Amino acid sequence: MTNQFSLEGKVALVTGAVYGIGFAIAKAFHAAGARIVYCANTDEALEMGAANYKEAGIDAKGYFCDVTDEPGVKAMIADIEKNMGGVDILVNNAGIIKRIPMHEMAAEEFRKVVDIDLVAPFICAKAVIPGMIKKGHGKIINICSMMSELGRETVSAYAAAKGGLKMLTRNICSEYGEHNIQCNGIGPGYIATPQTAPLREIQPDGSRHPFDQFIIAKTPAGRWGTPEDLMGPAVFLASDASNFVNGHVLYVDGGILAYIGKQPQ
Ligand code: NAP
Ligand code: GCO
Repeated sequence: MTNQFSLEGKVALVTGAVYGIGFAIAKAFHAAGARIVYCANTDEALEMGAANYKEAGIDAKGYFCDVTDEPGVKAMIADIEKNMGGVDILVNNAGIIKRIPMHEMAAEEFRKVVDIDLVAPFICAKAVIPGMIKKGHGKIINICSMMSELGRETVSAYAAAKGGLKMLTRNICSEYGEHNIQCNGIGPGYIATPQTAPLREIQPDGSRHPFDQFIIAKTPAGRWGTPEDLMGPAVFLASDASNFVNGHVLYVDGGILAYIGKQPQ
């Protein structure tokens, strides 16, 4: 049974996995036996990644690559094919959010979010699929969001992109399932990372941020998630244990999507 979850001999590319959710997923893949490749789009981030992996005792290969740059992504994938035998597992993790009321948001800002959160997963998946077809197997995991299902104030671009990413997931499954490629999503709930730090800022009077209190009340688990909460689900979707799971989004949200919310006292 344990062997079904092994990633021994597999090469896993996790985009933007310098810290946060991507780094936790990469650590889990390493523990399951995979060789790790990550990418970052600034020198500082690449250096931070090198330091973080070294500290974790992981011999990971880092590439300088902006995931929205198609020639750059293609060159990275070609290099991985040449030197490591190609990508068996791709995790489209790199992402950004802009919290701006929609009527104040410039179309350029909207496009930027869609470019990184939706177009880039298309570019990265497109680049690895031919190699996966040749190998006769492949796993693509798209990091979706609560916003693949729900809306809220100020995140129109992010919700549009993550909703689109859910459908891209289903479409990759539909188009390449016959090649033994499984494409699934993980929909993290509210996870404590730098991306959500502004929503957890302690207030000048020492109280918790109102959004922080709101999320605790909205989550049956009664807490924020941690990047480590995503490790098991990611290994499952990257391993043979999920070979007949395709086009699915696995929400790892402490129960948020199942819950109507706490009644006012
Ligand atoms: P994060 O802490 O902001 O990390 C995202 C990573 O992506 C960063 O390392 C970032 O690099 C990198 N990145 C951004 N643009 C890039 C580009 N063009 N090319 C290459 N790398 C790029 O985010 P996180 O919270 O760990 O989130 C990871 C993923 O999970 C994202 O897709 C996010 O939307 C999703 N997610 C997060 C939560 C949550 O509650 N935190 C919940 C659901 C989904 P820099 O730091 O250099 O910008
Ligand atoms: C927000 C949040 C998110 C989360 C996450 C939820 O402002 O509502 O940042 O959208 O990061 O994606 O799953």
